[in-house]
Amino acid sequence: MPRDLVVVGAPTSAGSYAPGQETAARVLRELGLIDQLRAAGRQVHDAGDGPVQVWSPDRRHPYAQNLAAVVAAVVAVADQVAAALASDADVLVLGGNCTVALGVMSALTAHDPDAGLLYIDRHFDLNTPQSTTDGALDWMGLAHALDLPGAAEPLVSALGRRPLLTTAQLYFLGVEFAAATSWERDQVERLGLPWCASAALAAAPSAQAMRALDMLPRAAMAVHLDVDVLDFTDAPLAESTDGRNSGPSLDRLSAALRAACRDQRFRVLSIGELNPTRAAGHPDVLSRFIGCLRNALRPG
Ligand SMILES: [Mn+2]
Repeated sequence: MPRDLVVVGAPTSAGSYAPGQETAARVLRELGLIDQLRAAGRQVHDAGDGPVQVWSPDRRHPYAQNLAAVVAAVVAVADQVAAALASDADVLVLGGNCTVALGVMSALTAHDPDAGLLYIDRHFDLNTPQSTTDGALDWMGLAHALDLPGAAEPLVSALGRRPLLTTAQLYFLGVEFAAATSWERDQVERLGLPWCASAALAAAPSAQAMRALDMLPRAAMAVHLDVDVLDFTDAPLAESTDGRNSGPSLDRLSAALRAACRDQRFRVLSIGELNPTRAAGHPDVLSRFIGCLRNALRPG
């Protein structure tokens, strides 16, 4: 029997560059996500949403904008995921920003200290409030998970243990190295972080997913998907519009996601940076994305 599946919403764009991602959970539900997951053969419980947070400029904290709101959203995700894991369910978290992965790993490492994270994203998300000037925490999450120098103390200290993750618990899938800041490149080299390039993921999605899974611990596992890993000209879903004519199509990503979510270690899938307005001229892509989640989370 497959585990039950708990769906958790994190309707927040507090860590973003602009509003949008706070609507993703609502829009996916309205388009029938829960029924689709049930039709795939899962017992689904919708646990509802954490706090609704709409981005606005934070002039008092220009380099770590809306930090207190981001911390509150991460803690809410952690509490909801912990409750689901305690009931032996798997979890689908609908972000929101990529910082939701911090809440997921806070709960999952409390459940299994050696838990791994497969991070599917065009970016390393290793920035800190000191390494960039844009002040958006949504590409700073893993710097906080690893407790890198310059990370914002209130976020690091909200995550439970410190650091939340070691380098052996993390694998980056689908990175566009040219999009990394020089600080991020230095951290990847210094820490020996394992990663697979966007082009390699697009060329051989299943093989690269299997290679990534081989690198992760023999322990519980979460998968985080930033939809900016996709080719935006195939699947315009992400806050970031940078991934044009690069990265996997939705169909090709679907194969990688399926491989990861059917792994015996899998417990949590989180979705980040989905801005439904990106699909306004091409609404079918949202239904295709729901089909991708259904395929990833179907039993067997
Ligand atoms: Mn990203």
